[in-house]
Amino acid sequence: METFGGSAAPIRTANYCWLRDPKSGEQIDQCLTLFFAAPDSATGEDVAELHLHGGSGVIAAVIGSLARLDGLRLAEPGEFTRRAFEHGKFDLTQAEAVADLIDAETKAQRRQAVRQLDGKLGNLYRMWIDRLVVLLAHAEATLDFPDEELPEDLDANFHFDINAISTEIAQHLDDGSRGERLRDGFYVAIVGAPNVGKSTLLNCLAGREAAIVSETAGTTRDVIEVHLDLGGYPVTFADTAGLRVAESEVEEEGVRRARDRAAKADLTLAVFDASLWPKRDPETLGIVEKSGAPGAVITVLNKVDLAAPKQTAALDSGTVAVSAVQGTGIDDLLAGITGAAEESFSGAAATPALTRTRHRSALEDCVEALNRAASVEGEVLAEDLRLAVRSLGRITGAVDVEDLLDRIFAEFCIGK
Ligand SMILES: Nc1nc2c(ncn2[C@@H]2O[C@H](COP(=O)(O)OP(=O)(O)OP(=O)(O)O)[C@@H](O)[C@H]2O)c(=O)[nH]1
Ligand SMILES: [Mg+2]
Repeated sequence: METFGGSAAPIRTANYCWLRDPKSGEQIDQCLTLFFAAPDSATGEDVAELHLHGGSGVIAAVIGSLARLDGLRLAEPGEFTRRAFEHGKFDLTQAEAVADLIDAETKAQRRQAVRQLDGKLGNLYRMWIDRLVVLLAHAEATLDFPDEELPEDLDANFHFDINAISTEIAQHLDDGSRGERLRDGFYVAIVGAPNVGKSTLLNCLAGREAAIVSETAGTTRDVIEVHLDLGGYPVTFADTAGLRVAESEVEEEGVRRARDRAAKADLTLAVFDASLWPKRDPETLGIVEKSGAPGAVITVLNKVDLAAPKQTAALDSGTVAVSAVQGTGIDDLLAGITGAAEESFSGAAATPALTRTRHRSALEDCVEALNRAASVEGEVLAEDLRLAVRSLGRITGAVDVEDLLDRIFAEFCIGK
């Protein structure tokens, strides 16, 4: 290759050139090359970038030519991010944020990933690590130098401080899983009796024929999911089988799945036939009024075009009258769904949110260790604090507790 590996390659300067096959000399593509010298590169190593015309023929030829050069191979999935982490370019939460940023489909998901990539989540965990290490240093100093005078300000509120940190972490954990949900999407289950127009409503919301619609009751059997971006939030709509005493095994499984989706949904759209209103079928009523739908519920009266005007007059605020065929009332329904999604993700912009189960379980371990530490003394207490710090360290990547302790002991000026 013309410019590849040449000692004269300019650093951090775009170079416009031809790429040629190293064996045959055939011109492959006209491109830009960029060289970054370690450690000032994305991975912390020497990095060469080739900016190509991205057609698959070009890419296949370039990869084929590169693969024939000694010592070169294709990167494993995530390898660049892994190398960057290993060279201390960022912590594990930031490495995870790179994956989230690549997967982000909506504005809110992108913003959450960017905040995490910016280090805000890692900084929060490091702030707790720093405070705990100071307390650990104090606990160890008391053990190692029982006769020494310890700085007074450290002594005062030892257990109080442990409790305070434990409470802060518990509050961070108690966030209704908004960060995790923003990654997975807000889940909306559409349930109701057969033929009320659930599939028609799904198609109307999606703007395409995602589900089969027919006047035969019991048309939908399996769950049909459609992903939409509502006001920047990722929302998954699930159309389900009509709720009734099933006439076949397949339908029975469909009804079981419908109930299952309503049980895990963040929001349930309980669809009734407006022309029969205020009569409501007992199966759907059972789901929305009993414990079947733990999230919020919006009652949707569909086929308002077939209803007498007085039937849908004076509806309460949790009820929306629509016609999925004519599109009437759909904007109001979308506004209600977007409002519910917004509420569920509220606060996501203000504080960095916990985004993964991995973080959650490490934080739970940390709180458990701190709660134990709050009621013990001496070596047991120091051990629990160590465990608490290590749990937080698991989230951001390795934490060298001894190294941190050395730094703090140096500031203590005791036991010289
Ligand atoms: N007039 C009118 N007809 C509608 C409306 N929405 C749906 N329909 C009709 O109602 C019938 C049933 O619609 P579907 O969307 O298949 O009903 P479903 O609730 O999904 O039914 P199952 O899948 O069997 O549970 C179809 O003939 C639709 O065209 C509406 O707003 N107005
Ligand atoms: Mg259907």
